[in-house]
Amino acid sequence: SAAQSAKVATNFVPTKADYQKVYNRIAEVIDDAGDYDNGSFGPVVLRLAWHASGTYDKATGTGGSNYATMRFQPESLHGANAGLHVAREVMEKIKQEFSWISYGDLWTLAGVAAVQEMAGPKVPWRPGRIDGFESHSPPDGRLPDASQGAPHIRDIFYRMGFDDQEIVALCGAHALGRCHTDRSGYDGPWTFSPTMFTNDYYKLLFDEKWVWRKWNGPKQLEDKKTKSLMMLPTDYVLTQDKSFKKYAKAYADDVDLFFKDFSAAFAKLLELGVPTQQFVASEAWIMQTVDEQKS
Ligand code: ZEM
Repeated sequence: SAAQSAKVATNFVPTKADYQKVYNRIAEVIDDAGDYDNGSFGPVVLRLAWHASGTYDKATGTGGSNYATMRFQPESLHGANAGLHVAREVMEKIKQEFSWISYGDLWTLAGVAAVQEMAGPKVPWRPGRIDGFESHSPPDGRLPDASQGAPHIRDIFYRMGFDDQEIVALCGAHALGRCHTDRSGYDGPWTFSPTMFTNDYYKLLFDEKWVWRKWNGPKQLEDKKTKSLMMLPTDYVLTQDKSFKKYAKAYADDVDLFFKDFSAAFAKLLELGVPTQQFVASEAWIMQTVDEQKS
């Protein structure tokens, strides 16, 4: 009967294999970007996962990826989220296909897929986030402001519960993607391989000479040699602050250490604000890359 089939539908309990199917679809969609930014939605999708999670406030337990509140205004219109409609629209196609997944799980799984498919480390992930309401939305101002210095960076990330080592590891995501003048106002990529997860961000920070760019836009640095790369003021701070510098140097010298620390910090970021009892598994899963499933 109709009642019975409706009951079956609501009782559908997705397994790890079902989430792997979603992961695989995300991997496909990320690559199917045509002329968009080096032919990949990977970086912008990763940024969506970060901005959905990075609103967490340890003191009040508010914010974070649980309720996927960036679906609603005004959070979708917060200045920091400019341009992320691109990533949300890409994700919406997948949501139509796998309607059983919550937006928070979808967006965070997409962050994991982006990192892994762009040759980054494996990132443990597990589902359990639920779709919330506009009333769950965090206030504006919880994400970092690229024009600021070390005290601001610490205020923002300590609020989430991260330490200096984790802050520096997370910022290595800027190996990927670029700044857009019509989004943040900043301009350009950080590395020569913006769709490959590497430790080049740290290497370039130390190996290149960085000078203030002379232009009409916001204060940013450019590499003296090629003038084709950029650093935000907050990126440059990682070479100036004594504690940050120690970790940035270590990641420039040891890509394995960076991969290990990024994976741990990013997995932690994606779970901030999600009540432990909501997770369907007691330990996070390692999702397979598309390449691994080919053999
Ligand atoms: Zn970013 N980030 N970010 N970031 N970010 C941008 C782009 C990207 C900061 C920031 O202001 C900016 C982390 C930390 C910090 C990514 C991932 C992660 C842009 C450019 C800015 C201005 C946006 C644009 O114009 O499109 C600041 C101040 C940070 C800390 C101090 C962390 C942590 C990240 C992930 C773990 C990624 C992947 C991008 C590239 C997006 C794209 O569209 O290419």
